[in-house]
Amino acid sequence: MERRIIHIDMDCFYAAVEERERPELAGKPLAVGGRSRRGVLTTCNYPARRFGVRSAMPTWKALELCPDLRVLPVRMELYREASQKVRAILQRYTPIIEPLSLDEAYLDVSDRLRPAREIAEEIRLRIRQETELTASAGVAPNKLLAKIGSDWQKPDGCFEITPPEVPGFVEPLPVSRLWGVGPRAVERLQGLGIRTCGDMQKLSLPELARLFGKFGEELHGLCRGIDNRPVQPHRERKSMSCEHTFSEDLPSEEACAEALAPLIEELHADLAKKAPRNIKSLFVKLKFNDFRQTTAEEAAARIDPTQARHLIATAWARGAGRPVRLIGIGVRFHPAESAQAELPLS
Ligand code: TTP
Ligand code: MG
Repeated sequence: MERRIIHIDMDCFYAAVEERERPELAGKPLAVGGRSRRGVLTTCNYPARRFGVRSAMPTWKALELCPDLRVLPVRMELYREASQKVRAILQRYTPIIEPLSLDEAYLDVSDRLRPAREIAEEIRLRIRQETELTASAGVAPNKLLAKIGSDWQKPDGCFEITPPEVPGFVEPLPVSRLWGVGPRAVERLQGLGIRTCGDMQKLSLPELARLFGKFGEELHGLCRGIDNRPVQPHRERKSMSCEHTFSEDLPSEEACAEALAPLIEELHADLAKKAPRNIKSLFVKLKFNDFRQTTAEEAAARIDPTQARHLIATAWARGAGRPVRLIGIGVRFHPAESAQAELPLS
């Protein structure tokens, strides 16, 4: 059956919430993030983007590009509250909702009578009326294209790709738009003269499999606009993690170990907000200054700082002295059912 998928993505979400709370700042360049010398922006509004300011940019650099930029501290409770209001609106239209983050979700409206585009426009209207925030929507036969669609006419846009439009839409599309194709894959493909999905379509399935292994098979479909992934409403969280990118690289294992403490606290705080789950393993991730990354992981039932420190040492050793630009720490969970299965039988 032909599916009809909507992807909803809030516009400059955290910044939009802050702007709503401070009407005197409306229309002025505004960002949310760290304000210290080593701070990094989480996001910024569209007036700020006109100056070249972007999310994940060091705050000092953003201020260089846009000296009038107002940088406000992150207030997660506010964004969570706004996110819940939006979620409640989405639920009026279908129970098949897959949230990706606070500001993004897929909806499967295949079984609804009304045209998907009409539903998407109504959702956008309700969000605007009930939260004073704007959302962009993508409407398409699958998740891949719906997500690309929501980005197509941002901010405050709605873009539909109908099934007959799919081949013409994907052909000129840069391969970087495809799910799973990161900067390294793009570089590799560029070396082969492949820039667009149309270029990629000329590679056979075995050729793609040779280049990318199992993911090559997926790419064969994706570059034709084919994506059969279902919208998964009750996807269980398999892991939880916190990470931080440093505006100046950390030069030593000791510096990494020091940077770990606040991240552990943050992870504890995040875990405390969710329903309790049984932890299966602990991992740390390091991204080095050449953008290579590594993850060290061990079985664990809780977050033990000594064990985390040990994992840092393991991961650091793999970098052969490369400075570190990002540290992450996280836990993986046992599947929720097995919490019961693991109770003693006697
Ligand atoms: P995005 O949807 O990527 O960005 P956005 O909503 O700010 O802007 P756009 O209009 O382009 O959709 O992310 C949603 C929120 O998630 C964003 O407001 C802040 C947060 N965020 C982070 O915490 N870290 C990040 O690296 C990014 C990109 C976003
Ligand atoms: Mg967004």
